[in-house]
Amino acid sequence: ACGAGDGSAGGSKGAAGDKIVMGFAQVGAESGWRTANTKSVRESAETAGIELKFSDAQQKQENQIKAIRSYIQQKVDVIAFSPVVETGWDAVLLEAKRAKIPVILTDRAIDSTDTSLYKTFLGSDFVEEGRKAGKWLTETANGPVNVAELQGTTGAAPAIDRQKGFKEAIAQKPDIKIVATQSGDFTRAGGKQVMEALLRSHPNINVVYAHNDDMGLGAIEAIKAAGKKPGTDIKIITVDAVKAGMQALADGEINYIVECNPLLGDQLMDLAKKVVKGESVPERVVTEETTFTTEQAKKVLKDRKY
Ligand code: GZL
Repeated sequence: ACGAGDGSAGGSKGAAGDKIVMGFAQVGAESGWRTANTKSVRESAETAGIELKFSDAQQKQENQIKAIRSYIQQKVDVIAFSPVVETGWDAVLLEAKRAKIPVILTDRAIDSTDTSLYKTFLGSDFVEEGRKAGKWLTETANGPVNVAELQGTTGAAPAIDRQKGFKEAIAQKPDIKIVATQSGDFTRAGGKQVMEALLRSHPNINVVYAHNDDMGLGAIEAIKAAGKKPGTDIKIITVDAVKAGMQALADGEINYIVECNPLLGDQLMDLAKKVVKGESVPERVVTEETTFTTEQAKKVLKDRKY
């Protein structure tokens, strides 16, 4: 998948100074993370002098496929997208390949075994994010713990992998059990609805593991409405570290956040320039990110860019 090995001519665009045109098919605007990611892509395209065609799929795969098809029709120089779910991309990516338009995956991955369908995948290691969340719980739990898991979008790489990593990590302590798991679709409203239902069906929940801050913030609303103290009666672990999540962490309503860096714009534009010129790029670029406790959140909150 590296370089122009698939026979696509290395473009003269960018080198000769004429503008590279990128078609970007975004997932939607479902979370604070997504908003920050979109802002990063738009700003970085501007800075890189790349003309950006942008679409918001409202979290629907058919809309992303339509957008990719329209970019192929418009003969853009490069296509980048964050696949809302892992499956169902081979056909449209084959059309892009036949049209000799290179594709870059950003943020989320696809399950295709044909890695000639895209040049590189730039994004986080979601399994590692899940491991970090689980590791913190094994290190802080005393005795039996019942976990309610708020999953991200069904079939999305971050939802699948954050669950996988978390389960791997908590397997070290058999008395930490996931007693309920359900998708809140990465939205605040989804997290609230699922948490309201789980609180009724599982009165013995000690910990919530939410695949993103937004669902964790929704869960906080449900926990408060049930007369319980989030962060105290029920501990909360989330992933992302967007501003609203970090504020709740600083306030002690969330107990631990695993960062998922949305600022992929600059790296994406660098990769796009190389790919359009036919230069080889790494098949996988993993983003840098860390974790935060309440104390750490208090220190960095004012400096957070998103
Ligand atoms: C992760 C990204 C996820 C975020 C959510 O890279 O795909 O989607 O964790 C967002 O907030 O909705």
